[in-house]
Amino acid sequence: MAELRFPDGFLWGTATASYQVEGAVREDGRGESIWDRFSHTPGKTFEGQTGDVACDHYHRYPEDVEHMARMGMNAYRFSVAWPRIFPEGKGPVNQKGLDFYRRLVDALQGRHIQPCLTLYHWDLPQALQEKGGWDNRDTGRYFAEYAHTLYQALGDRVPLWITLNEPWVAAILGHAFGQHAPGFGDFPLAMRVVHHLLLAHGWAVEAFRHDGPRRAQIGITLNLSPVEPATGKEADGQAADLADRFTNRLFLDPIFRGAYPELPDLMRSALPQATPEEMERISTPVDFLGVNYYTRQVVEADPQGLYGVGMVPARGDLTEMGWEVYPQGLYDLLIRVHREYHPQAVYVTENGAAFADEIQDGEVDDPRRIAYVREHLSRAHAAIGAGVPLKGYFYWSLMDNFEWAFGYSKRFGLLYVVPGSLERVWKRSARWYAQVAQANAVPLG
Ligand code: GBH
Repeated sequence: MAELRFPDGFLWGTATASYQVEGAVREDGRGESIWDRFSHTPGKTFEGQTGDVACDHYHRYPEDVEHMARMGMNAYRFSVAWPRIFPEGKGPVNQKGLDFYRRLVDALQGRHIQPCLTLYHWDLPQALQEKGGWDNRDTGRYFAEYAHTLYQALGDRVPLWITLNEPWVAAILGHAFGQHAPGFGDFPLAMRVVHHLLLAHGWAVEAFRHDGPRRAQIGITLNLSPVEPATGKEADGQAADLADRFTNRLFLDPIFRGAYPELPDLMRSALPQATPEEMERISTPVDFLGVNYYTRQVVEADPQGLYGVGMVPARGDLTEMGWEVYPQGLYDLLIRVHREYHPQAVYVTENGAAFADEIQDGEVDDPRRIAYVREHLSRAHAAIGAGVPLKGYFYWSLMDNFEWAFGYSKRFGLLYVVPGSLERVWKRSARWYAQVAQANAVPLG
């Protein structure tokens, strides 16, 4: 049978995030996070659901690591809950919180699964939110101290480090659109948060270079998606260009070029005045770029839209999130970041889909997820062939989990999580992905 072989040493993994899977939110001294506060606020999440229990990964991690090992995974991307390490955001370290991640890393190493650790996947300590959260530059300083603590504790055993997950989502959905914690609807605030997140990233990379682990690598994960104009009309092309600058380039340009892209005056003026030193810190070289890719965006000129940009509703093959299945977008994106930003290495740190999975006689048949992953891997393979230094792929997610504002209503997992018992059941896609990892190749047909 024909197959697409991947380079030797390619990382095959799955990804999760602390608040989405851990539960145990009051255990071993963990402090409150902005997502605890937000999800417990009436009306913010689907049916008022919270991450209080989530997948109970905090207790079931040995079993979860076993599943990964049986799937033949050689990598796992997880995030650390900052309020487990510093319940108040800063100050004394909570050893019991650190110990959990030590145990997790031990379990992974015992099964030859490389840990990829994300320092911030949106669960800011609530105590820091009380001091202004990401609107406060000091939050970035505390972030670098928190990062430093983890470099010291786990630096010799974690080969891959990610500072921030999707700072665009944290800034914009959290502070301008109010769909995520902390739930503000203030556009200028969101732009200040953009800058402070970038500074936090830069300071954490600086700390890594200064006295962090020597053999490990550090990068950042961005949510990126190609933005395409609805038609060949010039106005639509301009709308697409603006949307691209506001989404993709808002982070890519400062990190890889040391300068913000050109933005409309109102957006630009909301960004804090940055000194050359700040921009230099933000663009401290990273070892790799993490790309989270789910779908493309199609836009058109629309005088009613924000800055004259209208989003064209997705059409065609849609997932349960309403996102178009568009594998070619992954190829286009990888080629583009490689040609325009030249990262030393690239990882797909998230790619995946929610479908309306059902369990029947203990089986979950999810052919659409298999097709989704197969097609995206085929485009990733083509990108490698075209010269992109793609080193690994992490499916989002290992298991069904707390999908933020959508609660548990969207299932992205390879493992089906049974409501109530929280038992993990392999979907057909898990068996398929296990074969891919074990063969280091994607079977065609
Ligand atoms: C990721 O976010 C998260 O990292 C992960 O925690 C989450 O579970 C997973 O994906 C699945 O959602 O219409 O303005 O919102 C992906 C977030 C969603 C960001 C789609 C961009 C489109 C722009 N992306 N969104 S908007």
